[in-house]
Amino acid sequence: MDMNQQVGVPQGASSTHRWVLWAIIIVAAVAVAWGAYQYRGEEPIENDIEMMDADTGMMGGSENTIPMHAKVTVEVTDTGFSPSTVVIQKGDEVEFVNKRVVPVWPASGAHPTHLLCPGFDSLKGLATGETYSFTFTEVRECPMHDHLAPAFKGMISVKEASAMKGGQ
Ligand SMILES: [Cu+2]
Repeated sequence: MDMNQQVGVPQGASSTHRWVLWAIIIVAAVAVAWGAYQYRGEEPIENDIEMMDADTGMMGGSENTIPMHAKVTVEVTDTGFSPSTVVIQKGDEVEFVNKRVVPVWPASGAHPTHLLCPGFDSLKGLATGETYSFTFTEVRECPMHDHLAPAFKGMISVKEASAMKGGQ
């Protein structure tokens, strides 16, 4: 007589069901851990501009460049833009996301006129979670700041596609 067997319960079906539940929980936990690990990998990268070669304008090291994407997301947090330096190709889009509890207003330099990169200006404060996107079509250095917190600064460096390492 098996002491562990409960009378009246079809043990095979019951334990299989329990194992399936555990498997789902374990898979979910691994997925969450992996997600957190991926997120940690996207720490802000700062001061890229200082590492540029004065003669060629090329970036000094590939580990300091933002991966190439047609669309780059920049978060505005309580410590400023993240990342604060963005290197993109002409025609790429930058999306700003307000991660603060107060409004943020991404705009081109120079404060307060915002005329260095015409059109790059959200023209209003973004609410928490709200986004603003701008497509950069001219090759140039675009200083950026939060119009409502001008100490928050950054740089969007718009390159010709051929000037990017491993350009597409
Ligand atoms: Cu401003």
